[in-house]
Amino acid sequence: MFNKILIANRGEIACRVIKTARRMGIRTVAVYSEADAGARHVRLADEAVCIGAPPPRESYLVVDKIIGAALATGAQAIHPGYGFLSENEEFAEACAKNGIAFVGPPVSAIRAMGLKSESKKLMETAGVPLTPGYHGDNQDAGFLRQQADAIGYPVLIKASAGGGGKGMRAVWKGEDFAEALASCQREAKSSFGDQHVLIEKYLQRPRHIESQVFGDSHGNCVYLFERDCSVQRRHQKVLEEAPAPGMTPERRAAMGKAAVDAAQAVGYVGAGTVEFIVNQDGTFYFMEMNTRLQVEHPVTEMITGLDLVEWQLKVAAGEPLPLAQEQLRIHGHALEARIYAEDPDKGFLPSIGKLIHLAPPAETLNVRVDTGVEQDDEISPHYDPMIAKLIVWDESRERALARMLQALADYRVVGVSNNIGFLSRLVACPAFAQADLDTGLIERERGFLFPEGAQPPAEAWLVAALAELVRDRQYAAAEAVASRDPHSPWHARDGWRLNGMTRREIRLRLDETERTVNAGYAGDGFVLEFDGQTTLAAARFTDAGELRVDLGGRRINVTVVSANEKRHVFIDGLCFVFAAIDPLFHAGSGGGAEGGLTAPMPGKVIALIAPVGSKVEKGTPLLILEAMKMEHTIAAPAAGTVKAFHFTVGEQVSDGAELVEFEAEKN
Ligand code: MV4
Repeated sequence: MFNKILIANRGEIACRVIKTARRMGIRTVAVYSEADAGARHVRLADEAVCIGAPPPRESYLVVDKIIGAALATGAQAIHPGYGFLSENEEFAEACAKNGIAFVGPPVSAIRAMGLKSESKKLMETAGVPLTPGYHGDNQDAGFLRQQADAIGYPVLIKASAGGGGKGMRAVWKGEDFAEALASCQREAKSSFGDQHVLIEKYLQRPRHIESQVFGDSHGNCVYLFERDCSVQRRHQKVLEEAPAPGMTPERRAAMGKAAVDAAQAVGYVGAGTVEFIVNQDGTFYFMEMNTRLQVEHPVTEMITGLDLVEWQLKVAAGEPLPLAQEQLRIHGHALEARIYAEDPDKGFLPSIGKLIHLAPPAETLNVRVDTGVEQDDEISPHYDPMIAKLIVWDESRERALARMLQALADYRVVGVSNNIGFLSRLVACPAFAQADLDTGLIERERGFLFPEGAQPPAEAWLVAALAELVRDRQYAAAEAVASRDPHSPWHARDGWRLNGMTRREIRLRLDETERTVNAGYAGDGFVLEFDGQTTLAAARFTDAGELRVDLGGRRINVTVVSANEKRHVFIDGLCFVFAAIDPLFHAGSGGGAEGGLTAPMPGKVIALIAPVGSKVEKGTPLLILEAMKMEHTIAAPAAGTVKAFHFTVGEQVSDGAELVEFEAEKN
């Protein structure tokens, strides 16, 4: 077994490989680009080598730099992860040339599986079922038309050198074939430099089911059952699960045998995946073989209890497979959700930025989080904006679904847009919950997944307001402790005033909707008026930083994360991002963020909150003014420093009086 390995990757897969290596007592070397100097995989590894500038073509894709790092550190093997160089023949050859073990298949297998038409011929020879069609070399238009007629419409014309859905044309009737063929050939020529096409029966509502195979260098090869990866968006997997719903033992064995036959046809060694396209009736056909560890391998690990990276390292070190086929079992059901920093409401555009708040669900025997980031890390524009893979396991699919919904509800991300809400709706949508799966599910369930104008529950507004009130009370309490007169009644946040109880207006905006929660004080609690309803409410922060709220007798734990003027309210498994608006928020007489902040109306200073000299973020409460029988927070107009207050607590101020000397940070 190796003493030291280098991981030629980044993010969650690098962290994941390091975790297994560490458990096996193998030392690890990370490689990183300048943008990843502080990344989690660098922190976890025993050693780390900078291999260049952030763009992958200057770092993670540079064979010589990675080989150089391995030689310099004495790494005996390189694990490529997935993506990057994981299926690159030149890289695998460079490892061999330098006496470094490549944790993957032989170069010949990578080459054999690289070209779609070549791989199909190999599969045909191995007896692996192929989609009914023509995969030959005769590219005469008339001949191909005859083939299409013989297959029966609809047919699919596919570029042999294509992949990932590129260069495919569906043809529904014979008279459209010639034009579609010409168009597909032109696109194949321009996109792939090879206009060779194949013709297949067009499978409508197909599923994507893949079989995990493992071969060793002693001629052993097993299948570790299957994964259903039908839930995809633009050929990117979104949700994966194992085993595939509705798979019968007979069909599982047949698919597994076909996958093992495919692997043995190319002398496969290591972890491999044979992808099948599957009809709704369960008939399956070879699609392609991937010669790397897949992103979704954890669902297979969860139902078999195996560590596939451990198997990879053992096999790469020349050891035999740890188990034989008859020793392998499926137990329970696992699901994986890919959590991304992307905005589903903006066409899933990547969302770049700092992870201001990142709280994954607690990991247990049922919940696993494979991630490459921690709080305060940045989601970089240079790489895949994955935050984590969230994997759950339970005794049944139904219970695994429930686990996933709960785990997604407990996954809190603030600082970048993310797809967690979308994933929750996807898991909850009837088609997925009932395992009515096919590759068009997301498109078909669009209405459910992208609800137009869904109104947030009133409780979300109430919780956002409660958080403001509780936080003000905390500021006031802190300010009382810090003041020369901690017992002064002015520090109290109980609404008492000489001329009767005061009220507090809390204005909030959600998307384009602005609304007000009117708050009165009731002892330790509050009386909240919103939407024509009056609710007795109370709240306190728990030690865990959650907010324990009582809304008219309903007690729930919620999380409210403040980031500048934004309030991220996590309630009942959903997240609502409010903006706290203060009617008296006033950018000062100068109109800019510079200089003082003036009183926009006559009133009384009832609390100085931010300590003099403190650096604050935009939107941080600085002082509270009582005006028109209501309390109003004067907030920082920008990030900056509180230089001085011009009034003390209890003093009357006139309209336009300068309240605070504030120095905004230079941009
Ligand atoms: C097909 C098909 C229907 N009929 N072949 C898409 C890319 C490559 N994986 C093969 N693909 C398909 N081939 C026939 N004869 C539908 C697809 C397909 C698909 C397949 C698997 C996973 C997701 C997909 C999304 C769209 C189309």
